[in-house]
Amino acid sequence: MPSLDLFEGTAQNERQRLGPAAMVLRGFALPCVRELLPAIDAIEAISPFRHMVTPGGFTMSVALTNCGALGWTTDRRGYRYSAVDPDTGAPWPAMPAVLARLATQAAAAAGFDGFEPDACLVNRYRPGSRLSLHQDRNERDDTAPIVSVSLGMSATFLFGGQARTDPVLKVPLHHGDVVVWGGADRLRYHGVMPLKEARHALLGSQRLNLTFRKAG
Ligand code: MD3
Ligand code: FE
Repeated sequence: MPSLDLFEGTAQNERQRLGPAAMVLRGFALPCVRELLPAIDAIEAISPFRHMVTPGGFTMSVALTNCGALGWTTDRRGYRYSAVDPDTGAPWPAMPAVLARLATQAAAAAGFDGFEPDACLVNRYRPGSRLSLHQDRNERDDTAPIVSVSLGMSATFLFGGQARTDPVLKVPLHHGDVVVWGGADRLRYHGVMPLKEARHALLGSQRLNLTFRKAG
């Protein structure tokens, strides 16, 4: 096994259906990873990763930033999309073309033609970081899908139902995997298990997740 295997993580081009309108595209992002990483560095240089506080007063273990016309934020007053980064007072960085193109192509591959995201939330996980079960319901247009791209360390994604107490499916997500969620699956509860200690050849001890949304 070479020490730097660019295709490490997952089988390429497999598809797995998670629900009526949710699909994992295994390894779909692998061909553009070398363009994605510098694009994420450029985003982070303008709007750094930060740990936001939830309305309940908890500091998130996941650090986040955004690119695109709108960015997702949380504070003691609630969750919202904003055109301005509250930490810098400036607009979020523009969405790099390589990111927008990947999101549009992944959505089309899952049956959602013409997806043009206006928001990309970038989550950064370290060992121990987790995301508790939640719904994404701050986007105005819930006919548009959400596209999620996983990079770096693997994680166990939790896919629940329409109610918080519904049973949860555990789905491993690896470097390069893309998931597309739409229609009937768009409002299902979901989360991420605490990341296990590990190192990824390209990204070290971190996992990056990009979620593309039509928020406005
Ligand atoms: C299923 N992020 O940022 S991406 C989030 O891996 C979020 O960072 C996770 O949940 C992560 O809100 C999971 C996959 C995802 C995103 C949105 C969804 C799955 C979804 C919306 C509805 C159903
Ligand atoms: Fe979510």
